Amino acid sequence: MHPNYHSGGAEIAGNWPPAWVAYLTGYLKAGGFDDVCFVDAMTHHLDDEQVRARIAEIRPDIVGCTAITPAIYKAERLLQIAKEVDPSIVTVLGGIHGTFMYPQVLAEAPWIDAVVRGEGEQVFLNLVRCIAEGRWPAERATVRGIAFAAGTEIVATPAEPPIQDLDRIAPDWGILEWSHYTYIPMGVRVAIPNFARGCPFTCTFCSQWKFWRDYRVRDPIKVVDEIETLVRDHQVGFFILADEEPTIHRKKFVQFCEELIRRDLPVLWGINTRVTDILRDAELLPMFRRAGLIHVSLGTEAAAQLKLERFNKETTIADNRRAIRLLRDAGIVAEAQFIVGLENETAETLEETYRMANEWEPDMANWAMYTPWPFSDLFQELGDKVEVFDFDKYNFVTPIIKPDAMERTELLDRVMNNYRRFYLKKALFRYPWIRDKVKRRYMVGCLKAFAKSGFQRTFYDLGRVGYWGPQSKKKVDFHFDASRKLDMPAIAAKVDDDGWATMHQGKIEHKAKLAARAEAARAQAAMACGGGREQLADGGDTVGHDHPHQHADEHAHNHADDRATAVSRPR
Ligand code: B12
Ligand code: SF4
Repeated sequence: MHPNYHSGGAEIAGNWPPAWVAYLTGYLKAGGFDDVCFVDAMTHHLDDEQVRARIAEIRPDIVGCTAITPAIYKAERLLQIAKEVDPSIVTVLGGIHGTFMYPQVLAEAPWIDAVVRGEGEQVFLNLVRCIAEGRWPAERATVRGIAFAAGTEIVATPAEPPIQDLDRIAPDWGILEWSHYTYIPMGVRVAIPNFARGCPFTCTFCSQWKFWRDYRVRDPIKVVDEIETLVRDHQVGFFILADEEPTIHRKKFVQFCEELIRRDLPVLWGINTRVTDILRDAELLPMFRRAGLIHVSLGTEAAAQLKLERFNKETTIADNRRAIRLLRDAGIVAEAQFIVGLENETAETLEETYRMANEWEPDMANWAMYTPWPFSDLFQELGDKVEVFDFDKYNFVTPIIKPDAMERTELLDRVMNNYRRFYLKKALFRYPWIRDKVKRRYMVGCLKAFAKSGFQRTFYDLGRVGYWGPQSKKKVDFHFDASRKLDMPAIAAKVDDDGWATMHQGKIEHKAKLAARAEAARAQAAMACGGGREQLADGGDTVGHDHPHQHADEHAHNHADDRATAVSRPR
């Protein structure tokens, strides 16, 4: 079951099919379990009573539910309802939040029998087998990659290795009711297939690289087979790759595009990727476009170089501008994403993002509120700047951090002002005049999606928080639940020894070494110009967060912390 959570961000573009269901179902069926059905409480806006009725009607042995961080309370409640319907139902939670936050989840939702951590296919199949063979719960400790509560103790079993050959997973797209999944900008059915999993980078605000642990790419021909099935059997006309980083393996991505061109499928598609890959592949972009790639969302993230460094983004502002230009020249919609709302955000820095959005001239721009996933490196650095632990609002559209220089409502208002100005200009002077018919239709369709969500007040959850424009600023209420607390040291103590390891250890150690070297050089320089060590320590404490040297220190510090919390330790 997919929980009924909504927050008016990316979802305003339509109803999206949950990819996790198709991948897990395909794997379960291949493993001999074909009595699977799916309830999409999100798409159908099912309330608790409707969820209860569906479970009572289906009478399942197991209820599995997914949860990203903001959906966790909805998922917990859904699984509680399953237990209320029938206490013998085994309740299972999967997805990123439980993967890292299982000590808190299992404590606050004791009705959850198991949390599946990380990549779900193999772990869930093993768990279902354990139940089917009557070994559950007696032998649950033998199922790798899960966490459960045994009395007052929280147990995490050793992690299941990531599936190296992703082509072993044959998704069952037939499990979804396709008529419900429409992409508003194109007015066609939409799918979210996986080409690659994981990410080799280690951005500090992101945790996807920790979640998948290893970077793996599928056989491009098999992915195109899958897309052909989606197009032919389910009339899908648009897809986005679910991937964090689809383009880093250039050879395979090129093969993928060439095969799509060869098959000439009536489908357009989009990706999220890195600026650096676009620069590397500059001369290939027209070919990507011929393969149907119409929309690239770029993690440009910031309008200031120091912020990019703090994010460990490994890009530059000049790169961002060039990548956008290249995409547009190739006829591909370029979307710039900015992360705003850190503690040092000011009216000026927000205005700077707007200025950059104008200067770089992306077709679309998006201002996401920085969201401090407790399992990200940047969270550790922020310390007491994070005061809100109501995860329901951890959704990229609610200001979780209060910037030192402004109220959260002002932050929201300024972000809305950026959207208004940016898209008004596009609507009047850009989109209607785009010569490429396909791109013009796409952009006008995007405006339609914005207009629809604006009208329904779902965009950025504006209706719920009571924002009706600058005049309503004072009345905005984010409805944070102050009773929600986070005992991070206790959680870290639990996950300390659970063997969660990622491929990034070499990179992390290398960075820590560089940081230590930079620190030594800095100390040397300070001594050479007559300063003493005490002076250096004082200076280090008083410089702003974005100071590059401090940044290096922070990395050394963060990664040392990683090892302490076992989130990124070697196997
Ligand atoms: C597609 C997508 C969407 C679609 C959702 C489609 C859908 N209905 O599922 C749309 C555009 C609607 C969307 C919206 C949002 N999204 Co989104 N989205 C993604 C994206 C790009 C891909 C997700 C995906 O399908 N992955 C592929 C599948 C196979 O992986 P998976 O879901 O993780 O599932 C695997 C495991 O987690 C596990 N598993 C998952 N569920 C279960 C359940 C059980 C029972 C078991 C056993 C195992 C299991 O097994 C699966 C197979 O291995 C990811 C980023 C990324 N690259 O992953 C962000 C991401 C998931 N989104 C994110 C966020 C924050 C949001 C929004 C809140 C943002 C916003 N305001 O718009 C909303 C929330 C929407 C909602 N109501 O839930 C964050 C979540 C981070 C976090 N820590 O929680 C991510 C990771 C992006 C990021 N940069 O951080 N999103
Ligand atoms: S490149 Fe993207 S997915 Fe990879 S770590 Fe950075 S933000 Fe996360």
